[in-house]
Amino acid sequence: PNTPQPITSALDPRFAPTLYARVGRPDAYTLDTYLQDGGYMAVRRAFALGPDAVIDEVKKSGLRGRGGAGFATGLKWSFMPLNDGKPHYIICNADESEPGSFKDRYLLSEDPHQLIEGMLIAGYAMRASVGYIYIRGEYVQGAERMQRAIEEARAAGLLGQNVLGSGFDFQLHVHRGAGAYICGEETALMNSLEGLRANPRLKPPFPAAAGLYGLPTTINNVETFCAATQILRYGWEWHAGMGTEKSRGMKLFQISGPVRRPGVYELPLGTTFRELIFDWAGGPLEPIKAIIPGGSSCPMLPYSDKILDTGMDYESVAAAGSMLGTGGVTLVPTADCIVNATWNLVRFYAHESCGKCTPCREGISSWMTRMYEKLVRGHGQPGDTDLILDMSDNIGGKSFCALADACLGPVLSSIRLFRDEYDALERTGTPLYPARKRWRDE
Ligand code: L3W
Repeated sequence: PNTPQPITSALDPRFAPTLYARVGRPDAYTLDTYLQDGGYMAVRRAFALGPDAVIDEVKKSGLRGRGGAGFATGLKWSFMPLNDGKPHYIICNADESEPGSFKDRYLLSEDPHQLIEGMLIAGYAMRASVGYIYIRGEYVQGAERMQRAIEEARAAGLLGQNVLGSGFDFQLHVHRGAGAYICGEETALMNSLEGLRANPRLKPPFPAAAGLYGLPTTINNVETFCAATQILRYGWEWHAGMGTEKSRGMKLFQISGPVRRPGVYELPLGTTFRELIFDWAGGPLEPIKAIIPGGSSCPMLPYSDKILDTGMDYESVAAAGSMLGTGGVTLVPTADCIVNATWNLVRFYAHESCGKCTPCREGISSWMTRMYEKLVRGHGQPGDTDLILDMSDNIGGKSFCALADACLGPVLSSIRLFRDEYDALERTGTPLYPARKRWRDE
């Protein structure tokens, strides 16, 4: 298991789901069924190993953050100070709002104890005695089930003082967001938890040095904590034995757009787009022109044989010119106007901008949105697309946080791949692909 084999087929029965193994089973969200399925064995093993060995185990597993950035989890955990005598915090980022991402939602509402167990393991390893789960406001069922699961765990001695007689104290709280995408940015999330406006903070200092209330804090995604549960349960060798050399383990891939079976699929990292789209999702329902590989912030890729044969791991998707992000794959139909589709995304980022910095507030929320509206409404004129490119030059890398850069992902890639559609709107005011009647218009 220490020398992972390259993935040949995700259909290989060795790769049984673990993160989603219980999703959809009757009453999977209750403590009773979780215990019947071997729940809370992983945290017992963590207590037996000791905190440093747990961090070592996560490091050796090769787990990387599943929230979009792919930062090495064990390394991040090891940034937390050891004997500083200060309170430490851990936070679960459950503010899943990236268009195309919907994997954490079902972990929260279907298997909340898997997350509690992962946070117990992480809290123990990082000497944190308090954890917060910051849940997207719209995830009502997830928040309610999470809250109930925490109460069940507390009543069973799995949370609170002296968890399972280990001497470790751990409190866990649910905090519900109020519907702002920016709260998924880790420093804005901490401001929001503190009761402040959710503006991002400057990094460094990174949260491990000065996080929530200025104290050492580690923030991980829901899927990352759940993966930690599975790693402690099955061992680092098991996790390191799946995926590719630098992208190990299983990943929750999401697929949306016109495919036969859209949804969430748990597959080894390195599985190709082709396998996800055809073998698992049943293939497209109409001609496709682009793939958004990992959530809307990740640049679009052409729907070509070369891309279809690209593995969905951090390195391969980066080499193809985009990012794996959250693994939220979206297919863009050929018959959709790319300028209109991009305008839709630009409006999303404009609406979600916190307004703190000028490039994002004026550039995205004002200029970029108006340029797209002008083009799509048929009032474009020659030079508009070049103006968008020029504006992008003045926004990219110049904003306070990643939100403005994220908006440029679809903007720049759609212009690069489908310049003819922009040109047509500039020249004639008419899109190459006129708007289609949709079910919701009927
Ligand atoms: C200590 C250093 N810590 C980095 C930590 C940092 C953070 C993690 C990753 O954004 C991306 C974004 C979205 N010392 C450190 C260090 N860290 N260097 O490592 O950091 P970073 O800045 O690379 O990323 P991030 O701020 O966590 C995440 C992209 O993912 N994305 C996903 C979006 C998903 C949602 C959602 O709804 N779930 O929003 C999609 O592509 O654009 O680029 O913890 O502190 N030297």
